[in-house]
Amino acid sequence: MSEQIKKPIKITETILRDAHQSLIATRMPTEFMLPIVDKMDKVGYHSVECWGGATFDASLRFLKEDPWDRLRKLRDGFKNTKLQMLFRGQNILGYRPYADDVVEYFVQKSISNGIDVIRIFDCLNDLRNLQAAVDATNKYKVQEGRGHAQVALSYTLGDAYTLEYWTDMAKKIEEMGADSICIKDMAGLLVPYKATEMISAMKSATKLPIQLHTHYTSGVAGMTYLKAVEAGVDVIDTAMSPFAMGTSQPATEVMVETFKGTPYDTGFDQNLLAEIADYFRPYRDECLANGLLNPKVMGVDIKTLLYQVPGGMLSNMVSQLKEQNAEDKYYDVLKEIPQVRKDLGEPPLVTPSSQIVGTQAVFNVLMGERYKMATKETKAVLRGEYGQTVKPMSQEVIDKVIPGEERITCRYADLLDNELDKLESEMKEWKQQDEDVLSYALFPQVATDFFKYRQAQQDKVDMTQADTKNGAYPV
Ligand SMILES: [Mn+2]
Repeated sequence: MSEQIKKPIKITETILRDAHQSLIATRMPTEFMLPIVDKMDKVGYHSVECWGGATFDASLRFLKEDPWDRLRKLRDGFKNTKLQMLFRGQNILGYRPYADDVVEYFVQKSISNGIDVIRIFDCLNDLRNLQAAVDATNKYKVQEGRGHAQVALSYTLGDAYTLEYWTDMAKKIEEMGADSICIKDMAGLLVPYKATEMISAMKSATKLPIQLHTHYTSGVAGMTYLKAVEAGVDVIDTAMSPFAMGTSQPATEVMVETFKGTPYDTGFDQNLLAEIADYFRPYRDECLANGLLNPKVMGVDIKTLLYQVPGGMLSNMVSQLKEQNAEDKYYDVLKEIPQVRKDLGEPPLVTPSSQIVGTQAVFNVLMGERYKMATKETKAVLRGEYGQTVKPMSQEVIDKVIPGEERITCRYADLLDNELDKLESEMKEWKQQDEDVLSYALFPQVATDFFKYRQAQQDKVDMTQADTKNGAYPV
């Protein structure tokens, strides 16, 4: 046997971000993460993904934690491993397009607080929405000596999404000044032999390293990684087994074992991985027992190939329907999603387009009539504020939802005035650190509630002892 050239496959571990976002609505608290950081730091991961829109939102909203504080604590613990975040292009970590000054400031603060790799994507794959974040990353990379701009293409299916489309995008991303490319397959739509075609084509179109991110939802992800690695992909995203599979990623230990003894051998220590898994397993059991981990998202849902719904969106939809006592409409909404997607120009389904399409589909089903009610965000998409879609949007729906309104074709952020000063003045009474204005920018109400909570904690009000009925707070 001739000696093959070694090319160890690199691994990004997702258990601190996407895995718990996909399986338990992003509820893993910082205090639970910290005790295992030391061991995780010894594995040899290419990076650990630990931050993003949902982790930021859930920290403030549900866990009453400062997400910046989480980042600093993780940075403190991970001495040797790169930290990675997910960044929604011009939407930053939020749900609307922001002015460039906010985008740049957010990138600056993310890097200075500890992020190495910023994975930047746009929900419509409109590259104009990524340039400001890529430029900012490159700028602060020089200043801080840390930073890596990875542009992620949201993978989706449809007539417009040909191999030429993807390779053309890869070339454009290289021209933009990105450090690497990620194929971000939110719903597990990339099947194994398509991965061979796609990775081979992209590798010949660009010199940039290529990373593949997929989900186990449709059951093919492990095989897709195998074919992608054989075709030359550089990095894959996996999750430690207690929070792997289902709507999450393939298990880290399984992929490591798969490539053992081959030219792609990661060299990871399975005993160390087993110790890390032992730490997370009781928490998984706890989440199963308290209902946070719903068995519905754990199996293989082959319907995802039909509806193209990413994991995070599925768990959101389930809770939206639960709130409306309409859980029985689950499959009706799943069926409505492809129609809404088509009406809106067949965009990939990834935050925020996934939420916009998903929520509109819920409205259409619950109201019993399409677009009888349209959300603010649906209107903005139709106006062109989120960017350009690959396919044209439905004229009929445009006429029904935004009759007579002007639509835009330029990069939307070019129409926005800088907004940092205004945001700063709105929240200045709560400001305790520079980063607070960014938390406020993304989630004004949720952040304000958090600032109030934080203030009360600092004033030593014991909320459990507070006599809220009489407004008395023991200090
Ligand atoms: Mn994902």
